[in-house]
Amino acid sequence: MARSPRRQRAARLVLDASRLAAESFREDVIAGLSLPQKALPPKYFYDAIGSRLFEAICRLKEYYPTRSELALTRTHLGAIARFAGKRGPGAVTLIEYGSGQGMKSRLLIAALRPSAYVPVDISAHALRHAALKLQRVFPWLDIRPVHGDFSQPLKIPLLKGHGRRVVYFPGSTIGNLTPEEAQAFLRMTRGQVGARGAMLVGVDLKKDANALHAAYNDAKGVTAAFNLNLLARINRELRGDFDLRRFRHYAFYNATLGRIEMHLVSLVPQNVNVGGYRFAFEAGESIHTENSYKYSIEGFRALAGRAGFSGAKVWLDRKRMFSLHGLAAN
Ligand code: SAH
Ligand code: AVI
Repeated sequence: MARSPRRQRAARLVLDASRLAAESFREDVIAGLSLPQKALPPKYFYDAIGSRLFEAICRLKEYYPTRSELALTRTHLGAIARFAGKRGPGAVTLIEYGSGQGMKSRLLIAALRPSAYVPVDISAHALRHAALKLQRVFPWLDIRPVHGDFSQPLKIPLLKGHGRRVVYFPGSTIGNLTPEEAQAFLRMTRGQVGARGAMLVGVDLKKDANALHAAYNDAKGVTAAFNLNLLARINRELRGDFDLRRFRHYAFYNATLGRIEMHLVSLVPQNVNVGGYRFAFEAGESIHTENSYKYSIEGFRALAGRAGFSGAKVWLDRKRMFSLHGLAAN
């Protein structure tokens, strides 16, 4: 059956960044494994296998963020859509960073009815699937997927003359940035949405350390598989020779810094080769793979304020596990 032009466009990735991305992956891995505290950027978790593992994490009973954010979005959907849509008449362009499988976007699109939707994701796999699915559900919607890295300057289509801009950044993906990076990202977004625009940001809240620990150390080992897949991806794409049996997933809450830290710990002294370089590991030495910062409501509002937004609204789930902030330009 022939696909409509809209569906064809949704299936096509606007920016084919794959060649550039492969080169950055190699450079970032070599640079990260050369640091005194070895580290890898979390954005590389999301190849096709990693994106599927993340979707499995979202279904885990221990991983409360997805359920909590979905629940609060359903409960407060009318108010959230009114907040995003109220800043003057005209069409809305909804831009979503780290759109993933588009579960929450579907709710927001149904209530807000934007004229255009620009999902941005580093995972071509997740982006393609979500865009096709959303186009089936909302045949009237102009969907313009952007395959790219939101930590780099990106060309976002439809920014001129397409009405008010609303940026949606759910899932507490902002927590994977340092507070300094988060502030810079919000400042960039403030410039992008302009004076009439708005932003909706999902932010995970500080809470009992046991609940946090369980969410990142699930009993089925899905988070461990997600973490270890980063080494498997390096083996697949950069001809690395990581032996996955010689590394262990390790995640803990660092209360001083207010963040979950994920690491991969070398179980033995060993050498690993990647892209023509050799890296030595001592027994117990780790690769730091992810931070997931947790905020208080006031702490996040202050950060958004420093980036040029006023924290106009905040919505919570019933158990007060997760927050969605409605930010308006100052
Ligand atoms: N918004 C979804 C998915 C969150 S998971 C939700 O709330 O459930 C984080 C998503 O951000 C993944 O889809 C991942 O591929 C994407 N992502 C992570 N770092 C990124 C980056 N630097 N640039 C673009 N997308 C990124
Ligand atoms: C995408 N991001 C907000 C998730 C988080 O909770 O920090 C990624 C994740 N890492 C381990 N589990 C889930």
